[in-house]
Amino acid sequence: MEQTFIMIKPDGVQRGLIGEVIGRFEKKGFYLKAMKLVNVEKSFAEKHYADLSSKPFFAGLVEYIVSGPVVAMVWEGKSVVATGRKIVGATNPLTAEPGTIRGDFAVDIGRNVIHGSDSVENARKEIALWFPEGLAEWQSNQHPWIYE
Ligand code: YYY
Ligand code: MG
Repeated sequence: MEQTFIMIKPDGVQRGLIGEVIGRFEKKGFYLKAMKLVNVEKSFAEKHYADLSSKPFFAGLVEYIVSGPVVAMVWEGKSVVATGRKIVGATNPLTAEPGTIRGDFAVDIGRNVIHGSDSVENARKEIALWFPEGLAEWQSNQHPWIYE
């Protein structure tokens, strides 16, 4: 089954949005496969956002990600990468639709609460980066009630 990497950024943690974010993914029917509250170092944040290293906002983005603890998670389910991106909403919270996390809870692009992998391939890379220890094996009892 497909997996995605979701991270609640430091602003989301500081603003008490952890439960709100988890609740949206959980209630949709996705499975939480791994989760941890961590402070990452600059070099780690730079690795996570390596594709954006040439962008003018890169330094500020890295500074923001290391400014406080983040919640790193792996969610699993049918089409969870693309559907997770829909739940997260557009990058700029002012254009993100109401009903999405960014549309409901953020204003500035540089404080947009949450990260979600943008492809299955990037999800695989991000999960390997954030969870080098691997994921615990478990199967939710809800499975037969969510999948036909
Ligand atoms: O995948 P997503 O988070 O929606 O956007 P990306 O284009 O990957 O950029 C990552 C991150 O960088 C974005 O969530 C906010 C920040 N950012 C920014 O501060 N200013 C921009 N013009 C574009 C992105
Ligand atoms: Mg991205």
